[in-house]
Amino acid sequence: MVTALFKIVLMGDGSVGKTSLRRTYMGEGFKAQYMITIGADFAVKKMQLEGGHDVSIQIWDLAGQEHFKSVRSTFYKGAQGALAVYSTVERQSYENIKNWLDECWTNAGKKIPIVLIGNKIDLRQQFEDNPAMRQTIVTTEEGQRLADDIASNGVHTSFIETSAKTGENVEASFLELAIKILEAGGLA
Ligand code: G3D
Ligand code: MG
Repeated sequence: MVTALFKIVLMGDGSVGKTSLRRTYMGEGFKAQYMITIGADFAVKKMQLEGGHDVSIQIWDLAGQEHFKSVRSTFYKGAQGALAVYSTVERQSYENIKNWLDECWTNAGKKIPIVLIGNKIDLRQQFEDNPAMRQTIVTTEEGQRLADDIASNGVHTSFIETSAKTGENVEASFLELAIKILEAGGLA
């Protein structure tokens, strides 16, 4: 059987939890390789999808270079899908998702599939309980609305809320992206 290799990128503001999601997904002790020229690292993991597809995904993660737009264009080259991550307790990171999508699609050269991820859901209750912090929360409905908006442009899109801390939905996010890439014709 042929194993397809998909390059996927993790994008989103600094400290939303991209590296934590990758680490939780890959398991402890995994050493990523570092691409020094563009300030990113990448890791490969194999997964099996329903229907007998074996895919390896190469996960590209900005190594703290989110603030340097100049190094990022190379990062997206050849990517077949993206996890667009915001923090559910930091509204600005949600507002910035549109900019990440524009940059990604411009540099990837096409509207590659997106899994929109609202991370840090384990912190939401704590923010809910504090009136001063409540306004920075992003609700599930708002996340879904953004995902619907992205999908309305004809993009293969899913929305998932996660916690890299507890592990909730982390595996499902990567799996979902692989499914979206296949749906979009990734094996063709
Ligand atoms: P980034 O790669 O997007 O920049 P990181 O983000 O993965 O480095 O995470 C930034 C900080 O948020 C880290 O805390 C990390 O532990 C924390 N974090 C990431 N995901 C979650 C989550 O789902 N829940 C909670 N509670 N924290 C999370 P530190 O303190 O190491 O800076
Ligand atoms: Mg990081």
